[in-house]
Amino acid sequence: MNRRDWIRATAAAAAAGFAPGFVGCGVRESGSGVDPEPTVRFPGKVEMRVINDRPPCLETPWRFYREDFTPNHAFYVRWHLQAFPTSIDLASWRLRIGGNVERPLELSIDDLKKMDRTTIAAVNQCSGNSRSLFQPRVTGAQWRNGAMGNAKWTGVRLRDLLKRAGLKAGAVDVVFDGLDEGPLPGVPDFLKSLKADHALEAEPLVAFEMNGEPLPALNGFPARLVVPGWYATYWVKALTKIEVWDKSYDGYWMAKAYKIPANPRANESPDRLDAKIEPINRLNVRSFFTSPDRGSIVVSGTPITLSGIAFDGGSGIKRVEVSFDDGRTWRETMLGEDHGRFSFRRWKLEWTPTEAGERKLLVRATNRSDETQTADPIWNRGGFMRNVIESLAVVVV
Ligand SMILES: Nc1nc2c(c(=O)[nH]1)N[C@H]1C(S)=C(S)[C@@H](COP(=O)(O)O)O[C@H]1N2
Ligand SMILES: [Mo]
Repeated sequence: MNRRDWIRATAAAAAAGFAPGFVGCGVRESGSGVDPEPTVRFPGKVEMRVINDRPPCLETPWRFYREDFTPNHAFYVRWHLQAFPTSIDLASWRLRIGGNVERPLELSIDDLKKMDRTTIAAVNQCSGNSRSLFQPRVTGAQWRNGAMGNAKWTGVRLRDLLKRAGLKAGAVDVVFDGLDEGPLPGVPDFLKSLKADHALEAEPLVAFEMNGEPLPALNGFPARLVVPGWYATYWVKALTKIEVWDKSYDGYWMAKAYKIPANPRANESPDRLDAKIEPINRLNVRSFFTSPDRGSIVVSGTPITLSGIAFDGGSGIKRVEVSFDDGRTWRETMLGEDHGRFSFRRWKLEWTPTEAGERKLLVRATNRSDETQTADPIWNRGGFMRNVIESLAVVVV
């Protein structure tokens, strides 16, 4: 079925609770009171900061990170291609599994839901989260820190699907395709691949629920790939095809886009780009303040609770520390409930401010592989993997 037939077929069918177009937009003062920022409200979403509107790139408002799980209606959104799906006919939707397999499969959503399911908490973070803070600036969606979210994903293990189809010997890559397509010849379709070994690990899922509800249309209804610990570029939305390859897959979005310098920090110099690059992969370790708000006024002698989140690519968070003296000394915080090694981990610290004036607090996390954050930001041409030590300015009165 070509694109036009698909649109006609879906137009006649019951839509998945999603109408194209946004229902409201506006301009809101940013938290810092400096730049007014454009916001938009898409169906099923709260008012969100809009990075691009065609296709939609929407940032999660910061207050939602005070919850361990980012609500579906505030979960950030990123699509690359103009022709992103705006309605889905569930009755005709199929997940096709083919290529280098014994038994090609064509599964309906009911077929998927009849299989063994599992739930995993995992952070979905865009590779380019925080890109707008790179110095010098790099091109690409100018995200601040809101291109991330944590959810409980429910679905079928990718390896169970691949076993059901029966991988033939010599499988190298597994390639994933969603319903979206490039608007123009020359804009390559958004396909991503995982190494076969990775696809057969326990974690990757074909998820049909997020936080106990069907996936929102903008986050990949009716099913998406979830690759715990890996950047969200691999989490193909509105998944419709899985193809097993007996050689390396080298499509545009793997071979050209989403490449990082092949060194431990993915760091390079703007004056001398690294020759050795590799596909982006695991999340590095990050931590943030979520409370109090930036610029808050706090009262000397009165204890307040500082809190925030930390996460990494699956080692799990070992320790989160806060510094009140620009990194000379650090105080260990108390970690919140452990929802699993791929999840946000909340931290808390009670603090009684004493000296009046503007104070800058720092936060850093360390994971169970002893990887931590540094005060010197990395730079790379793609604007990927920012994980510098974050700060929070408050005024003590
Ligand atoms: N089909 C499809 N899946 C996709 C994309 C896309 O453009 N098309 N973008 C990827 C990228 S780069 C990101 S950051 C995540 C964003 O997931 P979200 O929109 O659910 O937050 O989706 C990924 N999956
Ligand atoms: Mo992304």
